[in-house]
Amino acid sequence: MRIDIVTAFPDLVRSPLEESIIKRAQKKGLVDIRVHDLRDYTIDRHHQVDDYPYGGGSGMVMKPEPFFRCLDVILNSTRIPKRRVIYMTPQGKVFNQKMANELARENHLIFLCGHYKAVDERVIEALVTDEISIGDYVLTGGELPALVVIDAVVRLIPGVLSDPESAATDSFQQELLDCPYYTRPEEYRGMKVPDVLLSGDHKKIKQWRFEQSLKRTKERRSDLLKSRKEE
Ligand code: J9Q
Repeated sequence: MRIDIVTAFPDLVRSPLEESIIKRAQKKGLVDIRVHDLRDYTIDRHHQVDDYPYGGGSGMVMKPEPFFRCLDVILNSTRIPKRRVIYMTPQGKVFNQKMANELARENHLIFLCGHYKAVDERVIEALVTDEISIGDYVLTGGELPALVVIDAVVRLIPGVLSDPESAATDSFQQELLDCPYYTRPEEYRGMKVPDVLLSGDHKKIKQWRFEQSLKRTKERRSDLLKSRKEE
C-alpha cells in the first residue's frame, strides 16, 4: 500500500510513523508512506499556504494552489490506477472499524490535512473522494486525525501483525469491548488474578472472557449492542 500525507506541518506527522507497528510495516515493505510539505508547492515568494477568507470573518483559509500542485506531483509519481483522497474534517463521516477494514483493501490513500479554520472548498470539490471525522471535538488541524486513521488501517494490512489471531479478536473487530487481561504476578498488593484464568480450562476461559466483554459492553457502550443487531 502507498500512503501520501499532504500537510503544512510535516514534522507533526513524521515521528509517529517511525515507531512501533507502522515503522515495522514500512521496514517490511508492506506500506510506503510519504510526507509532503505544502510549502514546497506554494507559488509565491513568501511560501504562503493560507490567506484571508472571502466575505470576511475570523480565521484563515488554506489556499487551493499548493494542494492541487502537490496532488499533480503525487499522481505523476505512481502508476497505481485507483486511489482514495481523504480530507480529515469534523464535517466528514465518523470513522469506525468498518471504514478501517474498507480502506485497508485499497492500494493508494492520500490524506489532505487542513490546518487553521478551513481549506478552500474547491480542493474538496475537485480532489477529495472521502471526508472523514474522528469524532466531535475541536482540533488544530487534520494531522493527528490522519495519523489515527493511518494507524487503524496499516495494522490491518496482511502481514503487518505477527499474530493475525490477536487482530481478529481485538475490541471492535468483533463489535464488543475487550475483556480484562492479567499477567504475572498472580497476586499484587492483595489483588488476585481471577481463578478461572489460572485453571487451564480453555473452554471455561473463553466463556468467561466473552461474558466479561458482554457485561462491559452493556454497562459502558450499550449503543454497540443495538447497532450490532441492526446490521
Ligand atoms: C481538521 N477538528 O476533528 C475530528 N475529526 C477531524 C477533525 C478535524 C478538526 C480540525 C481540523 C480535522
